[in-house]
Amino acid sequence: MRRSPAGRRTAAVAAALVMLGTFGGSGLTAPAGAAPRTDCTDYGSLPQAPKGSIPRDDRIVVTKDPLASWRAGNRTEVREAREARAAAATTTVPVVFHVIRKGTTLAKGNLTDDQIEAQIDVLNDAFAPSGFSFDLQKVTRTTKESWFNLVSANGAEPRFYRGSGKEVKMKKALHEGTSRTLNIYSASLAQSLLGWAYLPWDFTGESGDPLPRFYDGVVVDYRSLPIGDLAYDVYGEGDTGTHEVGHWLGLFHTFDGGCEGGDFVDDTAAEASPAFGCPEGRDTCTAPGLDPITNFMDYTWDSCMNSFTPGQATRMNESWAAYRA
Ligand SMILES: [Ca+2]
Ligand SMILES: [Ca+2]
Ligand SMILES: [Zn+2]
Repeated sequence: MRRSPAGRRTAAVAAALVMLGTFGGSGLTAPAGAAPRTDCTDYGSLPQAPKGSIPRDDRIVVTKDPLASWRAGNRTEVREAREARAAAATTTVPVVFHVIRKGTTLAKGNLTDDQIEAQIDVLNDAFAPSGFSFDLQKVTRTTKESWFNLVSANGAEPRFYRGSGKEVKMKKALHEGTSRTLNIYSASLAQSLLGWAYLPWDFTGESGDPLPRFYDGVVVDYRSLPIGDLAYDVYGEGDTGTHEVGHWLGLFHTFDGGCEGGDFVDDTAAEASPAFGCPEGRDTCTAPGLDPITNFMDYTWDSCMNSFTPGQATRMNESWAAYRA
């Protein structure tokens, strides 16, 4: 799907769906003990995810990079962002973590402070080489079963989560801070997907009508955190958080745009479609380089993904300077 201009409010939300949310496509394998399920995502022309997968989030289809126009008009800021990167400066991101639970046990979504800190540690390890650190400032806990079950059973279709009535009510009530504040929400995403995020320019009007700021942040399934036995088996190391925060800092998927290379990052090899599992040696485009299956912005297992590239680090720092600082 292509981005389309939209009217206001519900139309703006619909636009966000069209722009960001086009396909699920990633790969969460079913949690330990759970029967594999075939997800019901519309993959469009993409190959189906392997049986037993759960989408990480949704595919993003863009034809024009909002950051490119910012770069053209802000050469000083571009230079400063690159110099800061070269000097290994670190940007500290304040985090507010919202636990949505249906009771006080872990099985009901009630993450402990230690488990939330463990997720923050995962983010700090993943983003340190790119010049970001994360400072947990506050945890909120909300007991509300209808929000805990944030995505309906057919949730792999973006309209069931991105811009849904539940998301709007939850975030209107809980979102805190400014464009600099990372709001993370944990809930049950019904094994339909692992998480979703908003991009930095969703609030500026550069890609459709601007969304209200309360939408900003990332949502993750609580079982994607490193929580021991209840964690998803191949998606239980906290890298859903890493992947979604990558979007929040302006990264697209490594496979967005397919072999035409639509992630707007030069040092990630082009990839025709999401990679699932950990398919070493996968090479879906004739362009140089093997598919970037170890990149946090692909859809592989948590144990497979381990890095951002320098080009992605630059892009995240520029996105911060342009849209969040
Ligand atoms: Ca690329
Ligand atoms: Ca290649
Ligand atoms: Zn994603």
